[in-house]
Order: sequence, then C-alpha cells, then structure tokens
Amino acid sequence: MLIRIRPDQIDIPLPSEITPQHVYAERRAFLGKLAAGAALGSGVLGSGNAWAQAPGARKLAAKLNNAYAVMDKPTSYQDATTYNNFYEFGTDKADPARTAGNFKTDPWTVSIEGEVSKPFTLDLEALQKLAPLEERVYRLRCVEGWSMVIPWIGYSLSALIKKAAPTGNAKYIEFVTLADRKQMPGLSDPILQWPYTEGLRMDEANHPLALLTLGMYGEVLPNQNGAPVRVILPWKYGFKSAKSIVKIRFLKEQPKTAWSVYAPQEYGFYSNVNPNVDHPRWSQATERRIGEDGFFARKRKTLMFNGYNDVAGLYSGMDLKRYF
Ligand SMILES: Nc1nc2c(c(=O)[nH]1)N[C@H]1C(S)=C(S)[C@@H](COP(=O)(O)O)O[C@H]1N2
Ligand SMILES: [Mo]
Repeated sequence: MLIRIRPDQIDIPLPSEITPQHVYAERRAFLGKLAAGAALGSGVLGSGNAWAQAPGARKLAAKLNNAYAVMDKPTSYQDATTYNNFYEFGTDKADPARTAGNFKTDPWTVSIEGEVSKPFTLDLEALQKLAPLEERVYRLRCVEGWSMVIPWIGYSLSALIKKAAPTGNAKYIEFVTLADRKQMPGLSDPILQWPYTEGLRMDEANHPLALLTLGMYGEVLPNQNGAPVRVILPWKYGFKSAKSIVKIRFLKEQPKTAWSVYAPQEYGFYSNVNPNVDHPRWSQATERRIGEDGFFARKRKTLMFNGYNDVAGLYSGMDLKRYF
C-alpha cells in the first residue's frame, strides 16, 4: 500500500540552524524512505515500517509520532548497531555488536522501588502494554562529539511514572542497569562502578520527550542498543540514556551516576547538550554525524539541548555552566 503524507503534517522542531535547502533535501530523503518502506509492503506508514533491520528480529508495531520526528536523515541500521557505547560489553565501539549476541533479554523484569507507596515489578509484556507504542525519530548526541538519528519505539517515561505513583518525597529518579558478570565481559574492567546507573530530576523525567524505549527501526531493541528496555533523553549527552534497565528507583536525594562518579569534573549530573560549555578536554561546539564521515562531510554545529528547545523551561534560572 502506498501511503502519502503531506509535508506540512511533519513537524520540524529545529528551524533555527538549518537552511531551507537543507530542510528540503532532508524532508525528501525522509519521505522517500517512508514511501519506499510502504511500497515494499512492510506495513502501514506509522506502524513500524520502512527500515532495513536484522533478519529474524521481532517486529514491534508503533505509530509514528510526527511531533517527535526530526527531519534529519536517519542513521543506517548498520551504523546504529555496529558503532555503540555499551561498556558492559567492552569499550571499543565495535565490541557490543560482537560480544552481546547471546545476551539473554527475555524473561526480564524491571523493579520499581523507593519513594512509592507500593514497590512492584513489570515484565516485558507489561512494559510493552503500559502505554501505546510510538515511533519517534530522535537525534542522540554522544559527549564524545558524534551523533546519530534513530527511529526509536516507546512511550513517554511519564506514563511509567504515573503507574508507579511516586510519593511526594520523590524528587529524583534513578535507573539501575544490569550487571551480570556471566554475560557481560566488560564488567571485568573496573573502569566504571558497576552497575551502570543514571538519574534525572523528577520534572526532567516527566518531560514528554523522555522516552521509555523498547525498540528501534520497527523492531525490539538489538542487544547492543540496550535491550530489552532503556531510556532515550535526546536533549542530554548519550551517556544519560541508560541501557538494559533492571531497576527504577524514586529518591529524595540526587543519585550518584556512573560517569560523574568516574570523573566529576568532566561529567555532571545534568549533562544537557550545550555547545557553549566545553568538556575540559575538548570542544562541544560541533559534532560528526555518523554516516557522514566522507572527505567532504561537513561538521555540524551542535545545538543547545541538541535542538530540543522545549526543555529550556526545566532549567530557567539555572546557571548551566555550573550545573553542567
Ligand atoms: N548501561 C549502559 N548504558 C549506556 C552506556 C553504557 O556503557 N552502559 N553508554 C551510553 C553512551 S556513552 C551512549 S553514547 C549511548 C549509546 O547508545 P547507542 O549505542 O544505542 O547509540 O548509550 C548510553 N547508555
Ligand atoms: Mo556517549
């Protein structure tokens, strides 16, 4: 079935830094990709479609949320699944794809603990059914200076928070990820304190952009991308987007986080993408888009909040140089 969508039905959340030709080219590429997928019969537009995925992987149907789909050309599935940071599976970018193949992600449970009236656990089925699955095309900017554009599948983390019904004492949320020596060869390297943990202030966690993520490119998450459940926080540096979560805790106090424990002067709790605050050892003003690595590849300007200006209100009155 060939589906048409009018270009004006697609939202462009970052008008500031891009030229009209650039928008036009990317919109064409994006629509072309969607149309190609539809024409090949891989599904109805907006229900998990159009991407080149892993043979035999489980499909995950989701409805495209145009309001959360950037126009940038999506990164190829190949690049997104072979250039990864997932230190539990090794520190080289190619390691996770190589060593996470047998990672057991089903059955899986996420336990909800801390400042809630009643702790409980969610299995994968419960997680998938907790709210309607949406496809959202987000940019993700790694603190190392590269970025990708990925069609994720999930729903706003706020839906899970609502279900958890945290008490009035809950000011922060903590994500605790799996640390299993039997499955994760990277744990023998004490570079980070395992398990890898991350955290957010409650108002950040409740921002609709924060995505509880169960899939990408129309399928369940590949192991190397954080199967079976992770978060994607597109306005923050990639390391905030914790993979393979087993526990979500609601807390009174700001939790420690893996990278800020490792090097507090380099990685702050907030870690919002900010071209005006350099990393102590490198500039954050520009980035390399994975897949644009050729000789003529342009360096892209890094955008404040990675272009997600919707979140600015969360930080009004805060000195973002101090709270980096
Ligand atoms: N558990 C865990 N989560 C993690 C990491 C990690 O090493 N362990 N790396 C982070 C970093 S630095 C980045 S850039 C993103 C990369 O996500 P991707 O491989 O899906 O692009 O995952 C983040 N989540
Ligand atoms: Mo990263």
